Amino acid sequence: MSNNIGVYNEVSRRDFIKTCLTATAMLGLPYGMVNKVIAAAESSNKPPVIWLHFQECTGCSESLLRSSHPTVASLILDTISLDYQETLMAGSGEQAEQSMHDSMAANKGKYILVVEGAIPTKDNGIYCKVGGKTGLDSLRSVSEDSAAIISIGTCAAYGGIQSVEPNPTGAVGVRDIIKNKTIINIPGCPPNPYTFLSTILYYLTFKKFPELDTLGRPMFAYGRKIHEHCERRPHFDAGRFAEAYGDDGHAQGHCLYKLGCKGPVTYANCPVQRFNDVGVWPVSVGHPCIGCTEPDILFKTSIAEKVQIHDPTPFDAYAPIDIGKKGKGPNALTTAIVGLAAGAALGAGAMMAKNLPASIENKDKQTNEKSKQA
Ligand code: FSX
Ligand code: SF4
Ligand code: F3S
Repeated sequence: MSNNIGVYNEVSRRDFIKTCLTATAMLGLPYGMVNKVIAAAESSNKPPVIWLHFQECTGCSESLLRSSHPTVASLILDTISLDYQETLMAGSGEQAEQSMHDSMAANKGKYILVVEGAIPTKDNGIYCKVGGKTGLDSLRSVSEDSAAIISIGTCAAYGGIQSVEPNPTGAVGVRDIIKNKTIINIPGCPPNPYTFLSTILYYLTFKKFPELDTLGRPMFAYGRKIHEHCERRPHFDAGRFAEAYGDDGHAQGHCLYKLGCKGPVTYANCPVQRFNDVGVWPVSVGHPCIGCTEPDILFKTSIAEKVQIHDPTPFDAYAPIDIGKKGKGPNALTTAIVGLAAGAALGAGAMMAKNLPASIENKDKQTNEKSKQA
């Protein structure tokens, strides 16, 4: 397989189809759509992409390229025309700069700009320069004729680690600078490569970008909280927690909430679309989620700090639970669980609530009060 940057590993037809299937499922598209996604991935109509690096660790590119099976990276590199990428390209210096300008001129209004890393703004942005230009200048000039911008990683999306107080370089995310373009944020430190691949495949299939949330993140990947699909959730609901790294609860796979897990307030699909082709994600290997997709959590809240639980139950849209009490429907039970769990008893309280349908009317009152205080 080749692209403008170089040659990458061959991918078997079987792996190619499997990867397209995974991306289709991740996008929430019906199974029947897979043929359209495959056709789009195979199309010779490859969107030109210019990929700029600013303040970051290059973990976003690395995680994308170092997957144990090269299919995802190959598919990405084969479905786009990657015209400029500082980590990957063989060329350097003026030649490389020239190829970027050639691509911009030839693809005016059509190329996608991918940004990796935060942009320093203090002192006119002198803290990050490539080719004699500040990141601020490069971002502004390359974004001008782009069709859209994808900010890959939490640094490009919100500023990431560079923007943590006292933020010596005035680092910010792309959306803080560019106001007149469609900007798709794919946060995560690093983000799951499948989220990037699926966004590109959606664009190729439907000629538009997927629905975004208020933070500019694709809903298909960031529409739900980690806590909703976590395999440790039954332990949370039953009040079984790891209290310290290496204790019995930790060894037995209990909930990591008390170690500071930010899963209850973090929107991402990590428990569902896992990492490294071996089905792992931070919580599955015993580390609390650190909220790496959230602007106000990652590096801004300590790992050990416990988050407030406001909404530990599944959505109201889930099938109602019949508690067998006249005049009191599922809302009473839901409210009771929410309220109890919001109090000090947390998951154990939720379990108690499930066992106490007869006293729900009274609990409703008390726990609503607790909810308000929490
Ligand atoms: Fe940031 Fe990406 Fe974290 Fe690193 O480049 S999102 S520091 S994993 O790599 O930008
Ligand atoms: Fe999983 Fe964390 Fe929620 Fe516990 S608090 S269930 S470990 S997401
Ligand atoms: Fe990040 Fe939490 Fe997923 S730390 S990788 S959002 S589990």
